Amino acid sequence: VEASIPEPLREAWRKHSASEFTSKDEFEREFVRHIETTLARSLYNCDELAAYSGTALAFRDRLIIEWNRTQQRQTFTDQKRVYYLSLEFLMGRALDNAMLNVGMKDIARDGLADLGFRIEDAISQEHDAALGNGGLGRLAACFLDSMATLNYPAWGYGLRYRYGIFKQEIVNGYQMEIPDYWLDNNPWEFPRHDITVDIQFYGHVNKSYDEDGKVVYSWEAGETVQAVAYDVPIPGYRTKTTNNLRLWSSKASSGEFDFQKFNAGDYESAVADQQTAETISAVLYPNDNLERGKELRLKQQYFWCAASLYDIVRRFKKTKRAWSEFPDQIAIQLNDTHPTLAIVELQRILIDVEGLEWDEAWRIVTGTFGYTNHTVLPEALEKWSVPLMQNLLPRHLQIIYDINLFFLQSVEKRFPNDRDMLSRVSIIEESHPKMVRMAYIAIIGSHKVNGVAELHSDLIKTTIFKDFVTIYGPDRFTNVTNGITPRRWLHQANPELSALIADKLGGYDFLTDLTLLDKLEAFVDDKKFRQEWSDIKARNKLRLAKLIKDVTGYSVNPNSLFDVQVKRIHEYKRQQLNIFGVIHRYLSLKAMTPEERKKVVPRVSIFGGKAAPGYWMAKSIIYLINSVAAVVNKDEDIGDLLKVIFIEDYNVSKAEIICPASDISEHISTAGTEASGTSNMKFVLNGGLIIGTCDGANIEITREIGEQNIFLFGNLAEDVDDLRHRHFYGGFQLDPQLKRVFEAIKEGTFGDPSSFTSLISSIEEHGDYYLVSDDFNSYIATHDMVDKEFQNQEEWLAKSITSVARMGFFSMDRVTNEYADSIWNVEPLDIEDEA
Ligand code: BZD
Repeated sequence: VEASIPEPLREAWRKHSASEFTSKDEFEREFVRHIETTLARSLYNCDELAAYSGTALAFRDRLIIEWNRTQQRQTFTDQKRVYYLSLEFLMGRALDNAMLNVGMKDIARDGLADLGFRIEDAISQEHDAALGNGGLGRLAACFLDSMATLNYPAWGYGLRYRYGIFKQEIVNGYQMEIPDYWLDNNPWEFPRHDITVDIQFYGHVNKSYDEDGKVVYSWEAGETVQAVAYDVPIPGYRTKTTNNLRLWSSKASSGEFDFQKFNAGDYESAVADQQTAETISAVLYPNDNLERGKELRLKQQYFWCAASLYDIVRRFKKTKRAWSEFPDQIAIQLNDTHPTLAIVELQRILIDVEGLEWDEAWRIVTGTFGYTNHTVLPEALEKWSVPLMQNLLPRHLQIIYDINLFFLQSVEKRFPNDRDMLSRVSIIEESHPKMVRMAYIAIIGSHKVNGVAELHSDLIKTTIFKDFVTIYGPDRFTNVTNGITPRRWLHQANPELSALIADKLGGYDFLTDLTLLDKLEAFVDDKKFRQEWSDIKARNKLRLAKLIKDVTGYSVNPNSLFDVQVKRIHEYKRQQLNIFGVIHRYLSLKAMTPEERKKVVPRVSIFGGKAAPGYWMAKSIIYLINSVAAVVNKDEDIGDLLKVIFIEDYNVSKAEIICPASDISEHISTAGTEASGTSNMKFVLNGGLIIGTCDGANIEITREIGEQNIFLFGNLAEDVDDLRHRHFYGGFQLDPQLKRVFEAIKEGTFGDPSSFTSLISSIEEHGDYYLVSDDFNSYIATHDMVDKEFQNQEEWLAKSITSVARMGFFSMDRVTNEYADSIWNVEPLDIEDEA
């Protein structure tokens, strides 16, 4: 390509090619230029929102220059690339991250100050990009940051939802959902109106024969919708690499509404067709760990998989390589089963469109895909009804049946006479209606399947996917324990702690090699260092106290022990255990004499998180928390000894304020239910201690930081089945302390008890599936230990520092390198200054 352009032409382009601002002065010039020309404003009407936009546009220009160079270089070198397919990318804000990754935040701060703005005010104008529910979506965002930082040639592919996860408001204690329209004034996306793909749905399949008498199938679709690409630049930290996140938006395939219908007077249906098309990318489904089998969700999945694969295949075909080289050039990672149709779609393209033989095509497919599982909860395992799939994607259903046939034939050969095995591992569940088990397609169509923490990866091998280990052997299954990016979750969220660490370690290299943190252990006894460490925690607590005051109106004493549980509200995560514990604490305080109360450590119990809009139990938990808060917080006997706070609309940017401010945080899922958890890592990395069950990554955190530095409690995963069984067959014994809590609720201490009936009866009467009662005693006892140990601030501080020093393992960079080596087989590619 390069050689075909004459030198004078290239010279002219090179001469005028855009360049990056590198000084404060140049930043100010770019800022003012954008305010005056891009935004058509001036000194006289530049408010904080405009200051945000001007800064964002100046940085965006920089990113785009580096993005162009990166993409050119990746195209020319033509080495293996990774595509990360995720229906969710929970990015949060981009500006602060861009400034820090590019390394120009100080320049921007000074420049903004010259022009009359505080950088924090500009940063806080940005709307979170909230295209995700929780951990799974945030993991995808951390992946993007690490892949760019480590110079992997990697793209993310997702959907450009018009509405992200809803905004949560608490009204009279109840969760209300407000649509999150986030696209106005979003400077971080580039519409690529020239990059479009027509995506088909419905219709039927024609069978015919080619000249050689071979059967060919062609899919005649009933509906076509257009996918339009929107690109988001992803800068790495301290590197020239700027990768791409491509999000697809849906639109009517003619581009506009149907003029024929319109002219014939059929206005409504002309507009309706257009709206139907746009519905596909309209809204993120707000359920985490639940699949409800809605047709629109399946449409979203296919739309995004088909557009992404078309794009990937188009890029591959430009290289003119043989099809057999596809898996040497391309790795595609499936973030959960949501993109499983990509497996079927690639097989369809290879056999129906490109004319490859089945076996050759299937070798290419399985060589290309890897699948990450994030849950063992049965209600979260994706299944689609056969009739629904037959109607929406008739050709894909045929291919799924063929994949299943060949798979079952091979199983039968190896395990003759085991009919049970065949029905257990069949992709098709023989229910009414029949269901397609997506996880099974993902396993059969990938060369590697991984879980996200050791316990979880063991569990998938011994429970839900046991038969597949028998069939494929253990090598197809592996573990890659999750991590978090230290750029956002330490450097950006906790700039003071990051600076203190940099001061001790002689620079910021720990941000790209987190294991360097271990050098901090040498300073555990350093008086001045300890003081600074604890001062920073105190200031971060003040920052959170201010946020709490702003959003709830409650004033909290920043010297209290801040006890935090922020994550999606779910019965398995057991916020109910926490709030029952809070009630227990309240009742104990009420029963104390004033003298006894003087010895109590004041505590603030802080909750945050969204409930899926249709999840009644989760919503009841939120209502209980707020009802308890309303009583406790105004109880004059109690005062500062206990405050209960629910922070509404928990999101990434609030997490950046909350994580650095916790003394202790709660990761208390029923053992065996939380695949990994990643907020546990965020809190420990910010110097908070944690209380947790032996579940998910808590176990590995304990291994790394030492069991004296974590508060573990509760039953083990291996005992859960037995306990559940006993609840039903051995009679159920409610824990006596929990009984006291239930009695207080039933007496109306926290308002009309009928609001809490289902919460209580799920434990008392319906088998206590999440073992709240079984773990209650040990939970309360462990919190008593927390109180005791918090009184010894010197010891506490030592634990905090030691834990941070030992958190290196949980860097997302370690995670990304493990995927690159053991699943993707890709190498980094350095981007030099000149492409
Ligand atoms: O994925 C979470 C798990 O629950 C966590 O244990 C784990 O740490 C993270 C990252 O691996 N899973 C989710 O967040 N899942 C969802 O949000 C989700 C969304 C849609 C459908 C199903 C699940």
